[in-house]
Amino acid sequence: EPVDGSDAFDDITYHRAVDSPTVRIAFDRPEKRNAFRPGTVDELYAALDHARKRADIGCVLLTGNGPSEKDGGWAFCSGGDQSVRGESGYEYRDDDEADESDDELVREAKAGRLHILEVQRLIRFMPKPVVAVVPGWAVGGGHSLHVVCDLTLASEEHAKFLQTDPDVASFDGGFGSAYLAKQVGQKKAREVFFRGKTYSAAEAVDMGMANEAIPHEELEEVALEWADEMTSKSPTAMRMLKYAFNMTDDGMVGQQVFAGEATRLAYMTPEAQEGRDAFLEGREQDFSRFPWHY
Ligand code: 2NE
Repeated sequence: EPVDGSDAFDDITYHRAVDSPTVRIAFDRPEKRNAFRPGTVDELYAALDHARKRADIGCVLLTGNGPSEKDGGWAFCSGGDQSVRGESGYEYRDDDEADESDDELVREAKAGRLHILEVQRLIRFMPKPVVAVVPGWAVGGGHSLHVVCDLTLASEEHAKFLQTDPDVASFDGGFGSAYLAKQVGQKKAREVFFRGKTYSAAEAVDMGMANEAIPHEELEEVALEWADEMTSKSPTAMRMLKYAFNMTDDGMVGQQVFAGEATRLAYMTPEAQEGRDAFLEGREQDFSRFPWHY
């Protein structure tokens, strides 16, 4: 089922499995191997943020529609659309793509966009699993997107993983490379970027950057099964686990995100409520009935 308002999207599709807490967000530019232009990224951000905020959504499947009507090729995403790359980033070239309601200064600030990195952070910090479902090419910034997702499921026949960043004089020096190295090891991550070799789904699984290679016909069905498993679990435990996995690599921000969730849990206790109530009632707080646990 299309998610409410999703007919406003041009470059992505946004669906929800019937009676399920899982949504499917897909790049929808198969003739361009699902390359993203600035408007695509805006739409992707909006859809992911919608999924992040909804209490009834527990898992996001991120994928690419296909095959291309032109040549039958499949893609997850081939990264930034090189045909709209300007001197300092990717540019809104199509009037429909830019938000007409933006004032002139906002439009000026939008010149030369690299805001796919904001999407990476949204995936990283949203409190629910995001699964990259890779039906074909995952290349450049598209490769980095699969890296930052919590899990990757790949089409046995069609998935291909490739880093072209240094071929087109680009470099994802964040999650795309450094976090990849955490997944596959330093030597292999450097090979991915320095050689620019194409890896199959099976190789990606062997390297540790994909979870499973799945027959193409079954890819989306299996992805939904994995999503069903994950969304049957405790939302709080899943959220704490995702942030715990992140924390070791995310420095002070990782600690802040994890600590925020700990604070939320603490707020739910009678002890925290005593602190609030004492202030509101204008009396001394009395924590004497709460034990000092060890
Ligand atoms: C993806 C790949 C390997 C596919 O090769 P193939 O042979 O299967 O298809 P083909 O013929 O190259 O592509 C089909 C159509 O898609 C367009 C092509 O130009 C072609 O168009 P037509 O000739 O049919 O009109 N297309 C594919 N990728 C595109 C792209 N990224 N931008 C614009 N058009 C694209 C092969 O196509 C390929 O290597 N693509 C380029 C991958 C790439 O270098 N991406 C950018 C990396 S930098 C980046 O993404 C980035 C970042 O790292 C950090 C921040 C922001 C962005």
